[in-house]
Amino acid sequence: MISKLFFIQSVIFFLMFLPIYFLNVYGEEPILISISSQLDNVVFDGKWTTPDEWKQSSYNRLGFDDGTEIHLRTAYQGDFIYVQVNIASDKFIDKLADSALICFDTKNDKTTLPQSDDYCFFTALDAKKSFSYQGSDLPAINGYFTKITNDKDFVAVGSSSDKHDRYDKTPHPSYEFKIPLNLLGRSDNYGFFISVFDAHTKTHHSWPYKVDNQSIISIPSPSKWGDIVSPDKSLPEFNLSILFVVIFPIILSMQLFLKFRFSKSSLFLK
Ligand SMILES: [Ca+2]
Ligand SMILES: [Ca+2]
Repeated sequence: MISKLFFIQSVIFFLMFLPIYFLNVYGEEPILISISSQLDNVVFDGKWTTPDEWKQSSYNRLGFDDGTEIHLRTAYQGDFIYVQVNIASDKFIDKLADSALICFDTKNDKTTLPQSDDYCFFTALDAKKSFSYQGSDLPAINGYFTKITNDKDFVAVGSSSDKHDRYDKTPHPSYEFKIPLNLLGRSDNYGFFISVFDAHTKTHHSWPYKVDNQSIISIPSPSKWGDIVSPDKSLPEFNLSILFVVIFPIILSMQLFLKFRFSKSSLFLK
């Protein structure tokens, strides 16, 4: 009986830490994007226009050793993916110089050299123009990505936040993107890369974290990008990674425990 108990405890222990092993093997935990029914109301001014504007979206806090803090909101609705990149820790508003870049590997085949299914989108703070880039197997100044004509429905705006910001009332750079799915194609799993630049400290901060600081003229290989995944369509405003890391193992453990208790009491009944 003791050995059986030990076996079950071992299984429970293993299951509880399985997601952590999974994440380590995998590298970076994916960004989990949620579906929204409200983001078509977003006002593209770069910032939280109202305190509720981006409420119905997934949330990821990206923290860095130097204190840099990025609040990432992602969602999809209809024919678009919506992304807000909010650099709450950057208190220096460097117009036309602070910038943000987001990239999608639409087949998520993580090729070493960028391919035509890889896209990047760039905008700078208060810039009048934003730019789209597509992967190419021809070497280019920006590392195999060439500028393409913006899709007519593509929007990217960067500006200084204000009192409606959800994270910090001190003005800081914030960016809003609207990416057409007719460009990316529909998928529940894209490769994903994000990089922001603070002109004051002249530093880039990127996700996945393992990617060294990069610049617009040197976009890292898609093989180094992370993933943005759509696992569930009903849980807006909830960091779904909690489900994988904490709640699922607890439920599994409880089920195993109850099963064990049940079989034990069955034995007594006999
Ligand atoms: Ca806005
Ligand atoms: Ca700045």
